[in-house]
Amino acid sequence: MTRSTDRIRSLGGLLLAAALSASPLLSYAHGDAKHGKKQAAPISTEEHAFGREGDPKKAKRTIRVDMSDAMRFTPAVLTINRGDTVKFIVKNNGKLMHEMVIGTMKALKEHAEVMKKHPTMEHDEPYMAHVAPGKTETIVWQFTKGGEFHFGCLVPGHFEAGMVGKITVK
Ligand SMILES: [Cu+2]
Repeated sequence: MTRSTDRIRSLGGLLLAAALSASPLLSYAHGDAKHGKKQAAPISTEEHAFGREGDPKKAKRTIRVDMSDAMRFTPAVLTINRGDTVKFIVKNNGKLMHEMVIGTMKALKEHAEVMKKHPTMEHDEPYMAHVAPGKTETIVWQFTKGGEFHFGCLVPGHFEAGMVGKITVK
């Protein structure tokens, strides 16, 4: 983790510091760890404002989400029952890199700002999928709390271009 620690130090900035201390949103992994983690890592028990990592065996619902270079998610509006574990199959139909990151609007906006300043930053969490052009990745998430949440693509510029969707948990 030496490299990522150095990188965090070099980033500086109040926003990042605040984001790091206030939420578990930003933690850092390297590209080479990206693809293996979901198979290898145990399911995190960490509770977030918008739920927790889901057990694929308990997935009640599968939702296919397409991402396009038109900077849109399809579907972009989702309604989920509280408590349900959802498997998202996230497909990138574009020629650009896209990602689906689930969170609160506040956290997504903060994260998008950090990404604009540090576009090469790599990070990975169970509530995000970085998807190369033509590829498919999955997220398994349990929505343990009711409310209105969002998902966005935080590749610099994409969120601002409207690449954001809404999840209502009831
Ligand atoms: Cu995107």
